[in-house]
Amino acid sequence: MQTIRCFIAVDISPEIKDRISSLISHVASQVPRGSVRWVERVNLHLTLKFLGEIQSVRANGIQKALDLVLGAIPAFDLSIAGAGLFPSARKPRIIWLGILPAHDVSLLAAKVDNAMQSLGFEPEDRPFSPHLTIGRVSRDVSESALPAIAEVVLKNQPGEIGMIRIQAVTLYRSDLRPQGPIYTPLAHVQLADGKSPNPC
Ligand code: 3AM
Repeated sequence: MQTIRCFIAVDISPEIKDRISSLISHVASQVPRGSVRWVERVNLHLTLKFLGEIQSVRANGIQKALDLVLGAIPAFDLSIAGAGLFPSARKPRIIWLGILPAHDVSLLAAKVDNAMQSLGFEPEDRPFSPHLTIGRVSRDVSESALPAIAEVVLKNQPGEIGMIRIQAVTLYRSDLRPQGPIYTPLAHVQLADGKSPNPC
């Protein structure tokens, strides 16, 4: 039986992707080359739930379960602003942009998590923390070099990058390759008054 690695995410409009890409280029030029794996423009997204390896035949059922819950949630706006680091600025691994307000998108993530629980996926054991990953610090960066990377990120902290209208979520397939992941949309599920999702 074929298995595929999947996650559920919100897409970002082309205009916002352009702005984020400019920010990434600006920040990347100030940290040592190769110290961070920056997210490619085409791969920018806001993850709601990571599903892991699933049997590919389950994708249809996942789409149906999402359809059932998301059809009752009205579309809403989010602002992308600020930057931060997980797990901390002292030992950064993930570089992210902030998502505001947290409430609506957290509710959306909770609905998605519930829908996936009904299909037998494990519920999240940590509260949803809305963020948009823009870079991952390479494993081979020494611990002593980590705070300097965090300093560059925080020094270049953006104000509001822009608003995105959340009208749909996307089920993605993720193929991990040495050159970087390839994300392929498998299904788009509309929110209550959602229109067609933004083209990438
Ligand atoms: O966009 P972010 O970074 O929030 O970190 C991965 C990314 O989320 C996450 O799934 C998204 C698409 O790859 N991810 C990858 N492996 C994971 C794992 N084992 C994971 N999340 C939880 N557990």
